[in-house]
Amino acid sequence: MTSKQLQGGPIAARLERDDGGALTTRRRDTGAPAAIRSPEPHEREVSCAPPQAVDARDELRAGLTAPAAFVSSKYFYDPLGSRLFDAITRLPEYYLTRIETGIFARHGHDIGRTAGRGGTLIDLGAGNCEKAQRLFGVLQPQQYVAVDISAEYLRDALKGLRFLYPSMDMLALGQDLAKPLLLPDAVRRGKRLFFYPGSSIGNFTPEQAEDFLRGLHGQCSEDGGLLIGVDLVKDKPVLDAAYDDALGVTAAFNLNLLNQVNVILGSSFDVNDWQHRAFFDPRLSRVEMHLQARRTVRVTWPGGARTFEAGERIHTENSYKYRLADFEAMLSRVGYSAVTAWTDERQWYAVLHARA
Ligand code: AVJ
Repeated sequence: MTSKQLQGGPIAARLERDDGGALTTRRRDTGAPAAIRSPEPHEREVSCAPPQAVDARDELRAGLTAPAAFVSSKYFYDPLGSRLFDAITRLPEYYLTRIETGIFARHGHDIGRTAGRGGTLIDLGAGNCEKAQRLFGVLQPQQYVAVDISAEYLRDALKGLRFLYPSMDMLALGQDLAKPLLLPDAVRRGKRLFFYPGSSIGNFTPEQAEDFLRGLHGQCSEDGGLLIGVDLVKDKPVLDAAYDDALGVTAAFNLNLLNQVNVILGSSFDVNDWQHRAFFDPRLSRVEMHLQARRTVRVTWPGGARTFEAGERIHTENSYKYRLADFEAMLSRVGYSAVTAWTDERQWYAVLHARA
């Protein structure tokens, strides 16, 4: 395991985002931690996302009728999809989770020293909150904010955590991370550490990733920061296998998307008509996942239909892989002032801390 420190560019002026959301208040002074009362129990689970069922159907129809058909990767995570993803993280070929866990275990104290103790830990895509919980000891947050698409799922996870850490203020937020992050007043303003593990940043294009990180930087004071996991570029066979495993778990994960589309859209997809395809494209530095028609397939849904020719594909996911130096440069560009990276000995994966 190696660790290296990179002093980045000048500290950029703190960006004040204004999304017009009634849920956020903005402080001009960023020094002192905001004195915010402990939220009332009914405020502890906040869904800032609008009801999205209609939205989702429009989005799915648009993707399915586009010349090059696509479905957003956010639809993978229905109850079965979430369990299949959990199984993926245990596959021998899927090294990402294992290496990241190893880095946190081996360098936890160093990470804690670098990020500093106390403040608010904001967990983006928290899921079962397990990864953040493992860092509670070294980070000692005063407040923990779990953000995920489903506040429902978070509620159960937080129930257990509140019992184990009764003095920590905890809050669940239901939000789609593809949209600008809206933090309600209950999220304290002093020393925010955004936590974005798992290389989920890879689902954004590099341009979207840069905007996303700039947005996070704009939402913390100078004592705040970012702790992020990033999958690095490596040999194609390793990447191909990580997304096309021998047991076919990733294939099931990809195909299950069609079941989820059928539920949301009322469409007639039959998973038997489709084949999992996944490959690393070194020129775009991304793994692409597709579903490929095994034969001519006609799919219908209320108000629409499409015929897919044999071999035609639906693009379901991009997972971008970065070179460490490029990712560090991106962090500097969006305003972070000091970047520290921890990697494994093969440099397959990196955990980075960036000071706001
Ligand atoms: C959860 C987005 C990080 O891209 O590696 C795993 C999702 N897709 N296998 C990834 C995924 C296929 C995963 N992320």
